[in-house]
Amino acid sequence: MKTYKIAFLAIFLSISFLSAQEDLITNIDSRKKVSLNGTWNYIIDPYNTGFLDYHLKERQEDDREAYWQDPTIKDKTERIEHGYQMPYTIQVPGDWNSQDEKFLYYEGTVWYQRNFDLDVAQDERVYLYFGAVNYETHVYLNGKKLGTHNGGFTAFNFEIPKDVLKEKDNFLVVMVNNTRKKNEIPSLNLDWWNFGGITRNVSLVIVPEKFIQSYSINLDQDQDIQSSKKRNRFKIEGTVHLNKPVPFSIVTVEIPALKLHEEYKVEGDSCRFNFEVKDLKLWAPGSPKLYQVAIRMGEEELKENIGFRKIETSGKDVLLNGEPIFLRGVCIHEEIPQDMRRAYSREDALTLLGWAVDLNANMVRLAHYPHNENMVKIADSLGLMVWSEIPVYWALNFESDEVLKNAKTQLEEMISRDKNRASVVIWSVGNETPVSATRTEFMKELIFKSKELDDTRLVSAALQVHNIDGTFIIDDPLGEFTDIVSVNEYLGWYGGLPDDAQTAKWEVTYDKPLFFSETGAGAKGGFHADKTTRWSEEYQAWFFEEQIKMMKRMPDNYCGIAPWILTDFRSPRRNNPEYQEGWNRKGLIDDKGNKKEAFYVLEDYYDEIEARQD
Ligand code: GCB
Repeated sequence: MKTYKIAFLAIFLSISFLSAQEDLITNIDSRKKVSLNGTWNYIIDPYNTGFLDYHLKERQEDDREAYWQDPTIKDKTERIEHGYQMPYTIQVPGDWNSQDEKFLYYEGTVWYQRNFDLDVAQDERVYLYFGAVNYETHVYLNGKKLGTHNGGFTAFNFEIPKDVLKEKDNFLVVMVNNTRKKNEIPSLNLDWWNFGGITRNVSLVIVPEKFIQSYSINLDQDQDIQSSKKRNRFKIEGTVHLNKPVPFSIVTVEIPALKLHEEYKVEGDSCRFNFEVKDLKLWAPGSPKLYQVAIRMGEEELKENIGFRKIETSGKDVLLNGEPIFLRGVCIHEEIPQDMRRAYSREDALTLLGWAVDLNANMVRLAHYPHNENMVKIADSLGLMVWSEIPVYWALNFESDEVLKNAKTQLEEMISRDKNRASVVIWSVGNETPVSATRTEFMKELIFKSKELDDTRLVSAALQVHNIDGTFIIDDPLGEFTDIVSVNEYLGWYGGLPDDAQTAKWEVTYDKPLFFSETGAGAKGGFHADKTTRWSEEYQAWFFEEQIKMMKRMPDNYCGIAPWILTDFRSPRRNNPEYQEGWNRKGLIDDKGNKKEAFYVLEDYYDEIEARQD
């Protein structure tokens, strides 16, 4: 009987998720909005008492015991067993784990609550926008459910129906559950901390009745960029999507610095445009030119700084604006190690990407999930190319259609938010997923989906590599479908010693650019010994010296490298009590923000490559 009830609940929940998603509103920064960041109240609810009744059925909307209900008692006879008040407060945005010791290892449900007032005009619509919440989210306003969302690292929004919104004292409740589950993405096993909570900004976004939901504008990738440069004529194209069809409307596209002002007629709920400009400075590391672009419809005006560039592969090369470019990368987790917390702010992005610039990187791999929007915006302005990925990581349930659907939704949400970021040059659809026919089909679908949603970028994934008698073989069948063949490799850390790299051979089945999406070794910051001593800074530096020598022997399709990883990061898989204590120590920078010796080894390598390319 019990089994039956749980199965019923699972079916019910998955049906309710299916109807939950609404199209993402993009360029939030340029819209009329009210921030809901700040202090919220919370209840920790490990048994899901606020959500399920004692027979494990989802509570009725008007159930007074549901935690989305305002607990203020109506009369003194009333029994209420929940409440939102001091001292149970928490900061938004922010993971819960770093805010109070009792949350450090917590995986389960936490209810967030706050009130707000809002005065809007009759002809305005109001959306509730979340930058990201990890992982499962149910949102309620004034006792009514607005929607649900699954996925910990992408933005989503729900429209607030007019009859639910009040001018004063709106009672907003967000249920967040970060339990890892077999059929979710990521799944049960991760090498990072499962930070829970409302980890990014929350805002009320106020838009006109008919409004621009999203738009894209980019350099037309089909043009021969060398001849565009010669002719000093560059083709730009784009689309604008409205929230609903309109009978007669004009969209204006303006780039004042290029003296461009064009008007286009909307057909139904969208319009496509293309035009030519001259004297365009292309976006590139070293010259990350951004133009202010304004998109207008009626009274509504959206402005944003946007760069224009072309990314492509040609045989064994990656070409940026028609010229071969070597990717001097570094992997980054969205974490500030000194505070043991998720990064979310502009300042955090400046800290992390500032370190990448110190390393003389021209590229960052944002591992292993889409990072907050500040990261890609700052990357745009600093001139760092970005690899952005969805958390299709290690073993997922590749058999499940629901899991595939979820992966596609996360991919779509990632692309919707960042499609106007020139810095983003690679979408990655997964990391080290175990080879099987089913998995390859699954991943292939994601690659096709990514191309269908956005054909202005490259697609990759960290593929599987295997070693036979000292030869690394890259023949993962997924390599046939990615634009770049990428692998993670740890010779001298997970097998052998660093100098084994001297005799290692590489065989790559695919005639495509080859990228090392990870390589690294652990070292505890400040621990010094001779170079053969594990965990010493010297060992890690030696590891990279040998790796660099090996890289220099790579065939000419070697197009770049992203060492693992910029900073030490938290991981419950790392339990060596002397050197790890819950930290993955492969950072080039330690948990106090100090650069380890290996940082300088890589910096020298990147300086050398840069000097060679100039
Ligand atoms: C990998 C994974 C990464 C791990 C890293 C490690 O291959 O992609 O998530 O953290 O190795 O440190 O073992």
